[in-house]
Amino acid sequence: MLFTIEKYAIRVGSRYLRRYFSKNVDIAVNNTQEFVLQPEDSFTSIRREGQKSLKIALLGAPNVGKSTLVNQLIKRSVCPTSSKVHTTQAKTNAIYCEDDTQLIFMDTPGTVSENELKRYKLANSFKTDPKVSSHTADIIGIVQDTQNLYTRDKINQNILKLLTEDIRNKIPMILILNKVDKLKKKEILLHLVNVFSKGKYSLNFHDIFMISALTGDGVDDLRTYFLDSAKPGDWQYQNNVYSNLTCEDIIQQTVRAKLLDNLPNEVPYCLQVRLEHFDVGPNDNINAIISVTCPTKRIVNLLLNGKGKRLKNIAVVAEKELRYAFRTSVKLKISVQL
Ligand SMILES: Nc1nc2c(ncn2[C@@H]2O[C@H](COP(=O)(O)OP(=O)(O)OP(=O)(O)O)[C@@H](O)[C@H]2O)c(=O)[nH]1
Ligand SMILES: [Mg+2]
Repeated sequence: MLFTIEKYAIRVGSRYLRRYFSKNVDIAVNNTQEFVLQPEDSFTSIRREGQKSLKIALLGAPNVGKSTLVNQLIKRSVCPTSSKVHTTQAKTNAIYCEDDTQLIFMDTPGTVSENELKRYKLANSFKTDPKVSSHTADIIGIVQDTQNLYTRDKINQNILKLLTEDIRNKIPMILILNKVDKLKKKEILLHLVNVFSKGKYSLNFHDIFMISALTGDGVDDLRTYFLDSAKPGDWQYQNNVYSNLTCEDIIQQTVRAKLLDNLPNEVPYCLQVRLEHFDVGPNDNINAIISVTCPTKRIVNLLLNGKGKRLKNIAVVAEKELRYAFRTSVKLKISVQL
């Protein structure tokens, strides 16, 4: 009961924010201030003269920097990132609007094999979401980690598998060489361009970009390329919506990502992260309480290490990222339990 009342209060209090981060926002024809939340299949959009849009699927092996890139492209950190693999667990739409053009970036989980799916007990979305995204995209961007000596000159086998003949013939593809800031010798980029522009793997890349998603180097050019490639078409989202995730989802996933960053090895993967409370204050400031459930006492102690310094650090870093996502102040409390 308490939970239901709290949920209701959250809904009213966060109406303003939900306008920006909501699952499905119906575009009201009379353009009033109220935006009705609707299920996906009842979504309708209106066509305005001159509107253009483009859906971009970003595919890549785990940890190549897909989510970091999406955040740079839309200028908000709505897709949580971490230094560990499998941070993104399901497809997320991140939306960017400029003038008459709407870009919808589909951030996807890193592609994995059937074996990895089973071995690491990954959700089925790791298998389905990159596939669904590539089928529904107007353009596919394959992100490649140029820092990785072993994989940088090969397209990941799992990506090749999901790019069927049909997709290869129908949907234009570009290659995005990421993490160039990490390269000491930039000549390697020429070598990679050479390898990939020869039609190897029967992938015909329309263009190849060299960027650093971390520093933002080359990202403006890439965004401009997408804006220029947009085609006349209805906008799928209202122009002030930035993600198809709710604020609550973004907060929860951001804290999970920061746990991945701050705990050793496999430890953070066995934690359960839950949003216990969420409210929006009078100045649109967000307060949230997150609980982290640990499977053993040892992990509880690890998190509470140094008089809770580690936990405090995680909250501070997550708050900073969430401020960049919501453009408002965010106060997080994280509790730990066995
Ligand atoms: N040096 C450098 N690091 C980068 C760059 N892009 C991303 N990273 C780092 O690479 C790590 C992984 O980034 P993510 O954006 O989470 O990668 P991802 O492909 O979304 O990963 P998954 O969701 O786990 O598949 C993070 O530590 C990023 O800071 C880059 O251009 N340069
Ligand atoms: Mg990711």
